[in-house]
Amino acid sequence: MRDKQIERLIEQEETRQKRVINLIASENFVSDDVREALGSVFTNKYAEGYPGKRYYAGCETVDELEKLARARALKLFIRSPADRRKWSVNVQPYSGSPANLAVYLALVKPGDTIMGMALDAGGHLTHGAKVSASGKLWKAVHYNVDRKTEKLNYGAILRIARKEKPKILIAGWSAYSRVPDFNKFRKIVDAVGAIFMVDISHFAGLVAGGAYPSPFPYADIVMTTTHKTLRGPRAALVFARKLKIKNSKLTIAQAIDKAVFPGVQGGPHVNQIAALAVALHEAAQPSFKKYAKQIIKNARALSNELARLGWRIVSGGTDSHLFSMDTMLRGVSGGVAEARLAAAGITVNKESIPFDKRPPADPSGIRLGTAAVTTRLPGWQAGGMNERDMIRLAKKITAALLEDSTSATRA
Ligand code: DSN
Repeated sequence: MRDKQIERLIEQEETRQKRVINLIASENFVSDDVREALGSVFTNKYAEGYPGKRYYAGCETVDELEKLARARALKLFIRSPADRRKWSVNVQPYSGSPANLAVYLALVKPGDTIMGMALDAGGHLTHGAKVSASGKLWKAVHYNVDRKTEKLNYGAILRIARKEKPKILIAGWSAYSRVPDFNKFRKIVDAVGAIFMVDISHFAGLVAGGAYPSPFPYADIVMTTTHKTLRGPRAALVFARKLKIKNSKLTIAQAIDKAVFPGVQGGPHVNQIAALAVALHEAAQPSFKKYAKQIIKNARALSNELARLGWRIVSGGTDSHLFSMDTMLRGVSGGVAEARLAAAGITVNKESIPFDKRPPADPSGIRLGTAAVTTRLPGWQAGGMNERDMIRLAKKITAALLEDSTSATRA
């Protein structure tokens, strides 16, 4: 690279990524092919619009690419051709936040109600948090987890939905470790006449690999980012049913396409779409099924061993790639835990736990995820970690966290 300053920073980051044990639940390591597609000549192309209806010349190859990416996405997540025909997918969202914004803009009038999981329960900012546009432009209401079990309480969700009458109900989260009952969500949605959206950003790879239940039989909209367990580039997909919207000429899918472009975004990042198509192909391989199962085995092994070593795991365990751990119970705040682990070469993020009394900037826990370590060992030798590595890792985490616990809170 001619730009030596940037070359140095890239090398520095590569060295960091190879050195640390990465337990950040939303990160992963993409293949060389995904990176090659990201750095391809597609980055030079403007292609506002959709295949066959562009605002620029020279989009013939881009059209072919976008159609292929759509076909791969639909095939990966919806196995039956008959079911697949009922869905459409938009592959243009730059990432999760614009994707979710587009869904709300398409289907909910500003000021109307949206309902999602509370942030401290493990929900996401774009599901109506006050600091996000989703919480400013719409009236956002939230469901939490049960105080005792720290799991979803469908009776409570139904009660809130009946009272608040959301236009859209969102299932999906960033730090909830359990498998939901999508059928129960559907019944709640039907009871209040809402639209059912599932944000599978975190567990998309697990769904694709058959290791986590699919929301497609129940949802009206399924959105996902593509760079977490799905192991693709930073991007997003919005799947939508070709169902007519009440009092509108449009289907849900058509309204979302209009909201993505020109509603929220300009020209798609075509190189990102190329990389996404590569990742979708990789996720369709038999080896990806094995990978998805191993991610969960590793998360379970890690959470079980940490529990055995005296740590309180939120909800008592995990059914997915991640879990949160209450570090404050042993006198270590989430912020301090994050810093201590970083000093020991382990990257995690501080995380609020359900009903957390501490602020998000230094909450009561941390979140740990196994998607990245299941892909690659530190040093990037081939292959990832297994359950035995998780047992060793739990001991390393415990030793790092308990060091100097006398001055363990920031606030
Ligand atoms: N910030 C991502 C996460 O870490 O879960 C979600 O957008």
